Amino acid sequence: CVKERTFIAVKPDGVQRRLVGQIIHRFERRGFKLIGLKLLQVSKDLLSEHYCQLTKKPFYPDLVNYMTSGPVVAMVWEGPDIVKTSRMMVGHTNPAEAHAGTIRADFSFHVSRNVVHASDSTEGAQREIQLWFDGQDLLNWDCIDQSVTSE
Ligand code: YYY
Ligand code: MG
Repeated sequence: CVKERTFIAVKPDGVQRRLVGQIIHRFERRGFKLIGLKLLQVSKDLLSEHYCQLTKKPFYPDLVNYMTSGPVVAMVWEGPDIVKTSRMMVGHTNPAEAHAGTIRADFSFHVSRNVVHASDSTEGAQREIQLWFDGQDLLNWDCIDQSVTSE
């Protein structure tokens, strides 16, 4: 198994709707390990780096307003194939097309308020983790069930 890390964020609508616990619960029950966690007010500069490929899109101004409308919960999670698996758990960008059982399908109905972010590739995950976190705030720690979750 390849051990990977990914960047997951609960967007402002998820925080305001008190969904943080339920979203964290999904990653915990899957067996993934929490490596970093913080609540922060996102700046426009951070957002334009995070979404650097989207800044020219017509929806970008609305995306900035949405993502800066309240605090975000930023997290780093670790586990085998977590980038691919977490994208599957999060579901399609447009909640109307997301499969039932995914976070976006279960908690949202519109692309402009889709509750959660997950990195879409291992390269993207590395870039986003470096952008959002200082290395010293990411903790390496041992699970007593490490052999069971085969990390
Ligand atoms: O990675 P993911 O979040 O699933 O989608 P992206 O294509 O990277 O877009 C980032 C973000 O932009 C999306 O989660 C919502 C918003 N967005 C939008 O508001 N309207 C669109 N038509 C496409 C994306
Ligand atoms: Mg994306």
